[in-house]
Amino acid sequence: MLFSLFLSVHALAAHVRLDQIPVQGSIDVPSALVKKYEDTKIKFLEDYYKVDQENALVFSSDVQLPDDLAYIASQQIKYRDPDDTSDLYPGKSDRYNGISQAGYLTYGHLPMEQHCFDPEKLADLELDIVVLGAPFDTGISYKPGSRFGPDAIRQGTRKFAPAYSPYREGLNVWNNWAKIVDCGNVPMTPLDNRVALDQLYRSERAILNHSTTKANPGKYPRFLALGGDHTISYSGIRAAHEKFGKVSVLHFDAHLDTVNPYYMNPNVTEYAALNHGTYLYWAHRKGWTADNNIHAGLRGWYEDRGDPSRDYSESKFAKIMARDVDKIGVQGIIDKIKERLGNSPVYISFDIDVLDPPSAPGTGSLEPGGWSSRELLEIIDGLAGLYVVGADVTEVSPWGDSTNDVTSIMAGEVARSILGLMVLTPELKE
Ligand SMILES: [Mn+2]
Repeated sequence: MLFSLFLSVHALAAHVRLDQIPVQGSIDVPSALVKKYEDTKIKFLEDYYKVDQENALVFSSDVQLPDDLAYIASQQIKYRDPDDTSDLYPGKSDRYNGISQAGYLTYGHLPMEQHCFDPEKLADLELDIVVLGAPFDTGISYKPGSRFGPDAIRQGTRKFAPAYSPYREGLNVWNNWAKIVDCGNVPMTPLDNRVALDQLYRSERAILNHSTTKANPGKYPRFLALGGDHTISYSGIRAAHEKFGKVSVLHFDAHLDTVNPYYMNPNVTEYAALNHGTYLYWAHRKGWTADNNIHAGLRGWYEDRGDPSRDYSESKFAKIMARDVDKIGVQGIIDKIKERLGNSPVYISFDIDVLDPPSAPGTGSLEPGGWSSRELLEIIDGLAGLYVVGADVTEVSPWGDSTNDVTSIMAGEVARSILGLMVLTPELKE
């Protein structure tokens, strides 16, 4: 292997010289940049290895290192100050000096904050925007696994840096006015859904009770929860409603999630009645959501014929169907959402199954005929100006990602777009 590699390098070098490669067009290559093969140290390999009669590669012991190579080989890297660890230590939300795998696993390399839920720290620990994990998947009706979603989504953002948007000039979500941190995963028991959802609600309530930085023109911090199955929106809407009043829900999903549980199954118990397909019904019934909610990306078949009419009459949702993108286009969808939500405080309740299954295979209820990731991100980014008070990105079940963490990467990018909306509109327009 090494031998053949050596021969091919040699053969290539013998027949092709950089200064003989024809240059297309009128590009002038300064002669100082044109290196000839004879000038490079690759030639040294010819002396270093010799080939015996059996064509085996042997080491030539009598070779003399050229002076400059011997010099380079004898050098060690010397640092001016061996105690300087500035390249080994995280700065403000940056990737450690370009190394994506360095440091703790947080969302997008945001600073990790361990005291978000400590009641002693509410005044001293200032927060503007918080990412937290909601590892919960016992409200799900088909494939479980999204309790592993939060860390999978974080892993999907390893490549993030405090970078600038290619679509909105000058927008850097991380290094902007807002202090954004990752508060880690909330403990959510897998043995009792009501207790688990209450744990999440109290965590989000605690976040909203923190003080904010001076740079924040709004009164309260805002949060984005990484799910978890979609039932976690129940806790988020509840907590957001306490501070911001009735919230208008922008619901990205293939499915309604406003199902009246008593049409679901004649044997449904009170306990089973709150799940990942009914939480929006309950949120409206409890008075936490406004009357101008809207779905985006719907296409799942209705289990009961009356589901779509009750969606409006009981939960006050307008609908944008997945196939509408072919009729009114991405801009038409953006306009419809903005018109519906106006200046309301908005909670974005996001299910990764709004994407077409090949774009997000790692989720519990795959539904053919969804949006591409390009269409979806253009829609979310096009909503700049919405006042987003809380959000979640749910139903990422990493076991379905057979290769390349694709669903987690999608979810991470969606979350970044939503955080961008939060940064762009820090307070309600009067
Ligand atoms: Mn859903």
